[in-house]
Amino acid sequence: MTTSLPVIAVTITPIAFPDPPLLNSAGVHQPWALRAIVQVHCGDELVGLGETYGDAPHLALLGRAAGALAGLDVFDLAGLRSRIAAAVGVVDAPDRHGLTGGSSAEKTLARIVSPFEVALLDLQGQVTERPVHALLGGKVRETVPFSAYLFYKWAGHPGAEPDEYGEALDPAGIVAQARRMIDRYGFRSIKLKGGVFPPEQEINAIRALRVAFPDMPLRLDPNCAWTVDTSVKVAEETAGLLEYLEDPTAGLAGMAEVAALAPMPLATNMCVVRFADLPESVARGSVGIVLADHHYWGGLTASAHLATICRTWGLGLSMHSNSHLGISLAAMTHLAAATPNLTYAVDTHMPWQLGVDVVAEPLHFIDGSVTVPDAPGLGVSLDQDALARLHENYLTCGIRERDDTAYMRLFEPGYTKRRPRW
Ligand code: GKR
Ligand code: MG
Repeated sequence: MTTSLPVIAVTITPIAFPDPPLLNSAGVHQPWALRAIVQVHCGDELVGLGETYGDAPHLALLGRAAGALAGLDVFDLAGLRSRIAAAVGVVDAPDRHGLTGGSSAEKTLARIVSPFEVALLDLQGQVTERPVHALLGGKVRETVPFSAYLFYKWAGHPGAEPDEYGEALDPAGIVAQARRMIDRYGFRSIKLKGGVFPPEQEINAIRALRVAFPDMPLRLDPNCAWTVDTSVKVAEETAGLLEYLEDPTAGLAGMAEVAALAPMPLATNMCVVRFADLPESVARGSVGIVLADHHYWGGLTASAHLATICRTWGLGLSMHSNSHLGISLAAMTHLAAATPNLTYAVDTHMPWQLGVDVVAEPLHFIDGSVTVPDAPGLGVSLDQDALARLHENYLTCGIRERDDTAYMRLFEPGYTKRRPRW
């Protein structure tokens, strides 16, 4: 006879934390990044944690989902999905920046389910005294390698002091940024966010990184800023330099054209972003590597299913990130630990948050990797004071939706988001 462990209450707290002026193909990061912290309560002191996007339309849907969860058994993940689907209905809530590809009702629902699923797995782990990776099938590695995620950037937000990373607008600036990040965290592979400057300039940055870091795998991700022709040219010019080229151009058809001619594999977090995208991608040969992201693939168990599909079809698997804090880092680490075919270093924006976090004792990078936690659940707990401070930031910062293009236009009024741009 099993006893159920019912959800008593759910709290969703929007937060904002400082974010540097990182450039991308949509514009530039605003001074504050938004997230939402989900707490699922099921008894004295028993709280499961999740972290997700904090944009207003997403928050509204999270609220609808949360209202449907009272009484749900924390072990009933199928019940979680069906209750949320019923509460939310068929709704497509696109994000403004479009940096995680096309939007759909399937992806919107997956995005809403995700933080609650993570929180339930955290609770399951606490109750059974097992780490989340054990609930996902068991860890296959003791440490999870992450990559140095480089961005072109301004020295600081206009009108503010430069941040500790300073300006990076040319190859020398990118190499200096890489050195700083690698000296501090020990990363052993590098990703450059491109799509900001004309491709020749970004190729030169890759060449400079290769000279400065002869043994490190390098990736370039212009977020669909290029035409098929430009993508093919860049791929040819970077032959032998890149472990993969990420989302050079938009769409499964365009990516397939590039993939047929590129000397390196193509990766994506923009054209394969839901299960319905996989059959066509496989049929066309659009990508060689899929970047999982539990925040929009429907949680950790759904991401594990994605990993199995990738293995079945001979696709490589990597992991995507957006600006995030320590609950997401823990969830990503557990998932990576339990995913045998995740063979690439995981993306993380964490260094850009410059030590700000919402968890009491964050996981951290040693030699570029995070040691997989074996404590029950996710293995992290909330710092309530930090949560209150970051929530206060949210209340006063004035930003309610991430909009890199609108923020860029404040300084370059003629700026438009064009994909492709080159
Ligand atoms: O933070 O500017 C950014 C990134 O461009 C992010 O939004 C992307 O979703 O990192 C992501 C990517 O790999 O495309
Ligand atoms: Mg990407």
